Amino acid sequence: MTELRVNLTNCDQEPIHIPGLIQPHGVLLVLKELKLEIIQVSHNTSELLGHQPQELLGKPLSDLLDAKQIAAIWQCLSVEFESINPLNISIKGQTKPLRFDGIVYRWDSAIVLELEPKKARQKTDFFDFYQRVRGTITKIQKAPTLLEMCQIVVKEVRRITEFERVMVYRFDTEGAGSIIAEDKPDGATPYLDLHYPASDIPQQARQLYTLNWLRLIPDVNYQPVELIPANNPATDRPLDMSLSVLRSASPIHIEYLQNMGVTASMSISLIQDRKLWGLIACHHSSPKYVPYGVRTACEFIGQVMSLELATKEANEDLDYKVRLQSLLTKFVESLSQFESFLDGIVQLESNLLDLVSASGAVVCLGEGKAKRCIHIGETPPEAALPALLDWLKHEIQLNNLFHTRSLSQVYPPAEEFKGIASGLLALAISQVHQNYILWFRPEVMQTIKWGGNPNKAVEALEDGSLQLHPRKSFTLWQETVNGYALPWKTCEIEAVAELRSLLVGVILRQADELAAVNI
Ligand code: BLA
Repeated sequence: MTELRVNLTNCDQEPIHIPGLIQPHGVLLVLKELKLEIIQVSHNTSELLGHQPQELLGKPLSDLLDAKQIAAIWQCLSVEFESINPLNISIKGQTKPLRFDGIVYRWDSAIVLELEPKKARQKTDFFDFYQRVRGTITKIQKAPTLLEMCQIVVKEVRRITEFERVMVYRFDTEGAGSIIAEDKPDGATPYLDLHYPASDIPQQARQLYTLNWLRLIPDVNYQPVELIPANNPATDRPLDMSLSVLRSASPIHIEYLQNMGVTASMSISLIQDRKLWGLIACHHSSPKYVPYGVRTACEFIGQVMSLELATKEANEDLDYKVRLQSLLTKFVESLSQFESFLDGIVQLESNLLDLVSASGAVVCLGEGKAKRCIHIGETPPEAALPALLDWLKHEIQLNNLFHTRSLSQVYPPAEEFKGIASGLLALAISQVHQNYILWFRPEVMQTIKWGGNPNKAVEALEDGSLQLHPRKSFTLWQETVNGYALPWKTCEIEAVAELRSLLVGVILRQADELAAVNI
């Protein structure tokens, strides 16, 4: 266990993958290759397996499991483990067999086996699973829009799991997020449309949620269980628990849930292009264990929804995209009628702005004395441009494009003109000749409904020191977003990338014609 004191500046660095602790509703065994010798165990083996940790350490797993189960574990390790986990495990030598759901995987130079006691009436056959999800999958696929799909999913997950509240949480491009669908008991405070800052689900937590489809905390008031010995003997470092289903949760997050009045929580990952797109977040006000069969059904729903995201998102902006495409074609057609590119731009100024719904643009061509810049609409002062362009040169190097919805966050001098230019979308037509088009969007004093004060996750203690504290209240209040413009849509960014290839064609042709006249 590390002793890092978490505060707002190091929130992203809390090593949540190596807590050295598990939640007490299962046991964790770390095994050495070949003989499956038990080299590290959680401290609760006597409660759940009937053996003290010290009795188990150094023993082969075959002391606990019969040959058939050991063979099943090897088979699970030799193929894609997701296709076989969870295994049915029973511990030998007990008067009454102890039955578990077991998951096994290789990680951190060892083999990890995690066991959760089976609940009495639990049946997890394929037919049961199929019955549970069949209708849901069809509904998801038929949903005409992204939001309707999310609405169906929260209803279905609530029905299947019996969680009190189920929500879809969607990340924006800056890592903050909002609740876009919710199913909850009548009369409960709605979280729908509330926005939450990026720090509520820090980067490293998001990373773990892309590795695992499901995160379950059945009772936030649990007593964490230590691993013995503290380090993984295979590495002599704390066990990397990135894949562990029993991993103990960050104390900060536990406090956060407690402050929300949540006792059990479960999140299902929504992943698009290997990135975390959002989470299906489930809450319960009393402890709630979710059996493996139900979890598998939820995981499957999350996976199907993830696959559908791309199609549904594409439909979302369809009308707008069609309009953008026609604007783009008309713009380039008109531009090619002009002898010089810059003359054309001056004439077609409003079209240039419409292309990406910008309120201002600057077009710069040439270098040194030959440099010409045209300002259209609302733009930063001319004097501020050379420094901005110099800074941009490095930012834009990789793919000829740069975009931000808060320029002052990445380029502090922009603070001065954030009112008219918080959003910047920049295109390098040619980097060699420093030919750029810059589009600007004003700061939207957009009033967003934040689920708390995004700037006040830290609370002052009596001694004056600051300690990170999740917000005590989730009551709705409003926060004006300073220095942010409306985000650039993916289809707008794509249109600009397309514009580049079309413009290169026009410019080359104009240059050729000019050369021909001069011959
Ligand atoms: C994890 N934070 C999470 C998770 C959610 C949220 C859904 C996933 C784990 C789970 O399902 O319980 C956030 N939950 C929300 C939000 C809503 C919700 C926004 O229901 C809105 C309705 N949390 C903080 C701060 C820190 C923090 C300031 O508020 C950082 C210091 C950390 N959140 C944090 C960590 C995790 C987390 C470390 C990972 C927990 C884990 O998996 O161990």
